[in-house]
Amino acid sequence: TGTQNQKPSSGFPNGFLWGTATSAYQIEGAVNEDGRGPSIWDRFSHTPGTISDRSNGDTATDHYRLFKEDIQLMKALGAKAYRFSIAWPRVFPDGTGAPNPKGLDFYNRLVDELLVNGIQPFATLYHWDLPQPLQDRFGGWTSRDTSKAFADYAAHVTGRLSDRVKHFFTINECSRLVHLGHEWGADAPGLKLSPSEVKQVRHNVALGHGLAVQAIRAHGRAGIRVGPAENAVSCIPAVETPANVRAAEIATRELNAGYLTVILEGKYTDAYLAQAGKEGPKHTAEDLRIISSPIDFVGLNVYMPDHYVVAADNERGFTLAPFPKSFPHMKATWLRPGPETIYWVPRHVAKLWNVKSIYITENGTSGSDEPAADGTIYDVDRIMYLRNYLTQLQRATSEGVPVHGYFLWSLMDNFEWSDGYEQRFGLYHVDFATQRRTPKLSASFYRETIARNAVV
Ligand code: GBH
Repeated sequence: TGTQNQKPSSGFPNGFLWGTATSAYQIEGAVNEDGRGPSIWDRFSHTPGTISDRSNGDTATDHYRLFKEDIQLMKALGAKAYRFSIAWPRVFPDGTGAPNPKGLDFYNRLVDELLVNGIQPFATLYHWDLPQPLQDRFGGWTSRDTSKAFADYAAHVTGRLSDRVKHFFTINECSRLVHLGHEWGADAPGLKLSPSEVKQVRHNVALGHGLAVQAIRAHGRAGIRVGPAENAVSCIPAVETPANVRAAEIATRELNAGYLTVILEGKYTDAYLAQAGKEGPKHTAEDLRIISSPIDFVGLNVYMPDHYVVAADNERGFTLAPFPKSFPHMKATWLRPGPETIYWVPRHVAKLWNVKSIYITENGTSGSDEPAADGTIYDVDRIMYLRNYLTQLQRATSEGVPVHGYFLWSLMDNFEWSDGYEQRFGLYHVDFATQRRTPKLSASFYRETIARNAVV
């Protein structure tokens, strides 16, 4: 009409991509269907004492069968993008060797159905469901053989999907898979390794990321875009002064030295190596070159503040404030709401490494989600959380921080790893007995936000 604002003074940039996110093991179920092999999460969740409600992902949200219905849920939100993960054990039941065409067919059907409905597919190649045979054969990520197998799998998938899928994320949350899976034993494969072994695992995961980036470029169509999806250790200036902002940047670089920093700088920081001492990860110059293969964007999962930072006259240049006992949390006790996290993490990443494109690959919260007498789930805690985070994200984009899209975690309630089905993160409530999906009030909130391209 000629009167439309090209650049609205409030709201998100034109073309900002709104979506939702999920992962394969958390939603698909059908673990024995069409030749899928076992993953370390099947093994782990079937081991007594691992999952709080003794559940597993055998059925989960039955998305393998209900994916068309689930795509209609996305459509009802007005979402234009969807981040899902591909189950490696569906594609290579043995981890390596002969591919299982029926496994990849599921993702062909999913992608086609998304495109027919006007939703852009963003595929994550690894969201923690390692084929069990790789764990058995050579200790999974404790071995570089897994990094290489991951690249072969990535090559196979992109060769077949990149005519329709233009955006790939390599590995979801290196940080969590390393610490919870290999240090604390709280996630699959349930290992409790020594600090030096943990560093080696992290290095192998970073190497797997880099090898996959190269494989994707070699086997994908021209124009394919790739990057990591990391839960960066988040550092917030406790009081916004230039000195504290700088201190929070330095802290971001140091506290992410083992993954984002090495990916973007091609070397481990001096402090990371010094702290590692002789116990540092074994690596070659060639490894570092591979790990730092050029990427097209950085994906950031943002949930909470990890550290409030104050500038300090010490060797590191910063102090991490201890969290007061009174700091609030959401339903999950680990989830401390700090909406400004979603402003600062992308800003630091863009500033430190001159990153030109960022996606928020996850953000959301669990809640009590009990239906009221009228049957509605008035999840105003989730709405409060999202409204505050999105307001801060809007600050970031309006200041020119290059965040190009946002994927809300999650489309629907799902298998929340070691919390089983006790923590619900969905915009849609799932009744796991009937697989019935019901929109929570937050689904309306998100639909309105998307429709106006602004926080409501
Ligand atoms: C993401 O991780 C995951 O990518 C996603 O699959 C998951 O469903 C979602 O978040 C919600 O949790 O050991 O008790 O201190 C989120 C980041 C960081 C959350 C580690 C759990 C440890 C909990 N995670 N945190 S605890």
